[in-house]
Amino acid sequence: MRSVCVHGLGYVGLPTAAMLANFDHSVVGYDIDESVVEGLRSGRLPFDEPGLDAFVRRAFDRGTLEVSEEIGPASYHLICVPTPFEESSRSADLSHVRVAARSIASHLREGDTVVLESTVPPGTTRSIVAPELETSGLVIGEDVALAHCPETVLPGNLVTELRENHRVIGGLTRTCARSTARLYDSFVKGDIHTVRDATTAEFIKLAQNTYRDVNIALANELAKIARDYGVDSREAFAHANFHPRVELLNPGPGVGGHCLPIDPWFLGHSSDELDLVVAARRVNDDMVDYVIERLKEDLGTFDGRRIAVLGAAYKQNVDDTRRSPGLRLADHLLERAADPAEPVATAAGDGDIAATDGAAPGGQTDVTLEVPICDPRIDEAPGVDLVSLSEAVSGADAAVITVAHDEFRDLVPNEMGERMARRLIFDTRGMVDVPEWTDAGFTVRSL
Ligand code: SAJ
Repeated sequence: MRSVCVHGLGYVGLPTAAMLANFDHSVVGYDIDESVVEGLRSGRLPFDEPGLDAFVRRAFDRGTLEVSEEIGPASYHLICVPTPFEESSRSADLSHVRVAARSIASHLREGDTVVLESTVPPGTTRSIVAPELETSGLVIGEDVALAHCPETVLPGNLVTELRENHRVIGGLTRTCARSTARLYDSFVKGDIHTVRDATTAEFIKLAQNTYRDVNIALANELAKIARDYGVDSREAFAHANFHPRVELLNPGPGVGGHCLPIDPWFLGHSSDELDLVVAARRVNDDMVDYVIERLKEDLGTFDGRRIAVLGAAYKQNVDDTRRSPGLRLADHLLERAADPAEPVATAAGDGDIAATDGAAPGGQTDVTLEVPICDPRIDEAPGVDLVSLSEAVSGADAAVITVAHDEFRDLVPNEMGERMARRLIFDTRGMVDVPEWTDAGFTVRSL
């Protein structure tokens, strides 16, 4: 049993703290946000995740997990803080990592180990975390250990993946890696791979997410090409994937979340060699505009239309709206409708625009496009006015499924059709049974 302090109780830190506590380590979960700590003390998780609630409760019940707004001494400090993306410079904001390392320094004792789990540009552990820790007067590799062990868990499957995924560890020295591996060995079922150094481990994490982003871009581009040939992309991909060395991913309205749209840019921190990576980012980002063009083909004009967006989460079965393609679609639709080039017929609806930032850019006010957004997984999201599914589709000229939530599999075409003004569904996720919806009089569009 080891004493562990987990810094940051978000998507990675909280399940990690609970996991370690369930494996009988003595864990303090620390977060600078008092509301997160208070919430957890009274049994409220800061986000929804299947199985996590019971898992955290079990850790509290064992008495091995406590949460605190103060850092305590511990044999292991795990840094699981966010690394926000700075849009203008397309770079990582490492201030949380720096602050966490600095605050650990004043609690560090000989023999302790510090592990950075946050996703960071290559070189961060060595060039930012190490110097902060050494302000303690302790020497890394001699008195204390420091390593990078990137998190790899998939939101929606956090608890399982935390235990089962293979882990990569890169230490500042071999001793640093060994000391880190001892902790992860105690709960990880997958293999633990020790790599040459922390920078290699950082690079590996970014390469994994970039691989996925680029492959989704390939699926998106092939889906657009397939349409030009009258080919159903999903049928084609399913059969292409029978080849033993082909694994095409699923096309969609873009790539959301806090990882794939961001991490590829971190590779550009000290390299100018990003070419395919940048192209893939553009392909994925442009998918919402492609969907908009396709909607325009069916609707002729956006003026006076109502387009229901079904899905505000960034992906299926989660309540996370970060960089959600659905919200982006709503924003772009409204921007597009407000474009002076867009034909506009009548005066504006008042307050009907339910999407984020409903105001039209450039001060144009005579926009009548309504874009109600619904999401059965989300009650509230910052800056978004969510409505119920039935309200969203009432009087709608089109419904766009942007997320493959299980709930959307249960949509009944006739019930939808009776509410809608026009039977048009754009299924960007390959969810609906096309013959069933076509039989109900729907025009079904897909990617
Ligand atoms: N998406 C598609 N088509 C697909 C797969 C995904 O359009 O075939 C979209 C999703 O709808 C979503 C986005 O991509 O908008 C990202 O979703 P995801 O499930 O691919 O990944 P994340 O961002 O939830 O988690 C990723 C994972 N990385 C990899 O799979 C390589 C996860 O293992 C990482 O731990 C996580 O990033 C992270 O924290 O970095």
